Amino acid sequence: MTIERSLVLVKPDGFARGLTGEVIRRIEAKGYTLAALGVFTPTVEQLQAHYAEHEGKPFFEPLVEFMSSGPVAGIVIEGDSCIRAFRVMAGATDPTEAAPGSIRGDLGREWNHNVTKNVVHGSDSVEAAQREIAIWFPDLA
Ligand code: DAT
Ligand code: MG
Repeated sequence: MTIERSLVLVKPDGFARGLTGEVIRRIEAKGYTLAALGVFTPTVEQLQAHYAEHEGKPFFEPLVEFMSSGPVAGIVIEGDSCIRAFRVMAGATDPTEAAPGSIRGDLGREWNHNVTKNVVHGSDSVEAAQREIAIWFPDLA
């Protein structure tokens, strides 16, 4: 058993479409628990820190702009190997490629010929999860 925590975000597209409940339903149905839950209107500074690894890439600025365009739901999930498991549940980054059954495969839309609006974020490593949880839920870190 490797009990982990992961930072999940329901991005502005998913939040605006009322998909927060569906994302939480899938997390709970899979057996993971919620360690923290909140609604945020992220600042540009917060998003630049969250996506620091992507700074300088062509999609970085549109990504930060999109992510600051409306409220997001932030969820810290907890459970055995939940970091990898949520990545599998989310599906491939590009909703067009994401397998049916995954969150992005079932619910994602490809808008404006890019993959930015892909419903959810999930941490991709233990280090990333710790760093991201500290950004969104400093009291928990
Ligand atoms: P993931 O969210 O699957 O971990 P990532 O960390 O590589 O993907 O990228 C972060 C986000 O940036 C991703 O969820 C959507 C956006 N993005 C990634 N690649 C992109 C691209 N080629 N064009 C537009 N947006 C992109
Ligand atoms: Mg990523």
